[in-house]
Amino acid sequence: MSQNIDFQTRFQAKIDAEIKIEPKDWMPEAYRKTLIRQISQHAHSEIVGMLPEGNWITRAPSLRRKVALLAKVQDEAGHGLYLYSAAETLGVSREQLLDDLHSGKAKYSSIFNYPTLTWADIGTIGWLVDGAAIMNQVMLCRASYGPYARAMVRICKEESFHHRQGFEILLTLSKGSEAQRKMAQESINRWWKPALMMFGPPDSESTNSEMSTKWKIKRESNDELRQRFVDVAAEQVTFLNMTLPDVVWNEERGHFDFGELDWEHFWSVVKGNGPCNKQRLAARVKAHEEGAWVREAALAYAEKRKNRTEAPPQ
Ligand code: FAQ
Repeated sequence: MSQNIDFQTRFQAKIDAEIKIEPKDWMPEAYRKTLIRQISQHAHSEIVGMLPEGNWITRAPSLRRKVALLAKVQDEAGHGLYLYSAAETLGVSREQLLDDLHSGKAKYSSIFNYPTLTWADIGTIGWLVDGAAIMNQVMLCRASYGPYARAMVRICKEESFHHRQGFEILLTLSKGSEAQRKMAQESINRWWKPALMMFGPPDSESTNSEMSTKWKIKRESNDELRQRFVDVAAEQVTFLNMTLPDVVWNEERGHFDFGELDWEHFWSVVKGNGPCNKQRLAARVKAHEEGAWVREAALAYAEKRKNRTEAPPQ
């Protein structure tokens, strides 16, 4: 018991001194669990997040747009892989994580349960969804767990590129015909509040923040990051000559107000009842089942190579 207290004290001292925790270091079970929870939800979000945009690869309006979108969607798959690998260093298997996603047990970001109805949605996702993701994830590059922090550095660089390609799509539409401008504004209106909910519930309802902040996994609160994102987006939207619904400057606060968010709706999406939850999970399960032969072939190849290196010389 006293030995455990000693470990706890040394662990927290390392965190306070900004020394990274590495896979073989001692860590409290609750720290390991919360990292597996957050990293795997994040990995699932990247993989499920490929689906709404993937729907537009065949319909992108030019070869240039198609190539950029294809590359973006592939990047998201790569982010999923870095994150699943980081989660595996904590002693959980990838099969287990995927089973939890496919059975509906594991969460993933609420934002990917909305449909992509128009081409403008691809611009809006890049600008607002990747924009919100970056705002939230920059602090994670300094997360106390080494493998997560290192994965996040690369992810954030790629997300910045996605953010710009999204904004550029909207900028092009904003300079186009009346119909294109309308399409862009309608898309922004539809995605704005769901994007704000990506930051998680209000601080008063955030169950994990206290410990995650103590352990320096999180460094800023859900509400702080949400407000910073609103302030930045409210400036950026002026370059599009468009508006964000319900966003008004508040002189007294020195920030933009953004109206009420419907948290009841948010929880219903998180619990599986959003507009596309069932469709998204079905698409993931189908892709996993249809990819079984690839996994089997890769494992058989690895096994063959292993047997070859272990065989005694003739
Ligand atoms: N959706 O106590 P908190 C991307 C859950 S990646 C669903 O405040 P925490 C890139 C939360 O898990 C987007 N569930 O939680 C991309 C918890 O439930 P639990 C994903 C949510 O962990 C772009 C409960 O509510 N990013 O977009 C959501 O301290 C384009 C209470 O919440 C990450 O995952 C939500 N929005 O803070 C890809 C970043 N919010 O687990 C493709 C890493 C909260 O106790 C295309 N994660 N919940 O059962 C984080 O930074 C944190 O986990 C938060 C939540 C900030 C998401």
